[in-house]
Amino acid sequence: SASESNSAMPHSGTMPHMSATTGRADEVVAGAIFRDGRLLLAQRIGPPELAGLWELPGGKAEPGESAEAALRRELREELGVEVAGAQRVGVGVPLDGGRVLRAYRVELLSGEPRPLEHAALCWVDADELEQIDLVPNDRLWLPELRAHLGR
Ligand code: DCP
Repeated sequence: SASESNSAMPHSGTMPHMSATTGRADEVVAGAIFRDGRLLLAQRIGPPELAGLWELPGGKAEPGESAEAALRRELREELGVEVAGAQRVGVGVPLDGGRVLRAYRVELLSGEPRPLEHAALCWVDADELEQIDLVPNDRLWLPELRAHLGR
């Protein structure tokens, strides 16, 4: 499309959330890891308005970094695990500052997740997912996450 062609690229210099190579909004990636009918959630430490709420772990992609590479890096840093793949889950969420938050299902290759940058981790089944206090953005993914858990 025109917005992804080179003609759009001069704008990236003045728009720090736009990729200079693709002309698309930079991403915040979030990983959905499923195991034994449960989904891994991580409890945020901050900022104050999100502290204590549960999320799919992830973070900001670096310029030019693919979603899959960003997920591998972020989940290694945050959970101490190796993951692969990146299968989109649910809607993209526009964030303040122009980034887009996207969730991806990833496969756990090795390591037992540890809360290296979170207050705690938990594995929720479909019923527990309904009850837990998710960060507001991640609530938008509830229908698809529920479906992955067989509901
Ligand atoms: N976010 C969200 N839901 C998620 C993951 C992130 O709503 N499952 C939001 C919270 C922040 C933004 O995305 O507004 C960036 O997330 P993080 O702060 O977790 O990302 P980083 O750790 O990469 O940020 P920083 O580089 O600022 O530490």
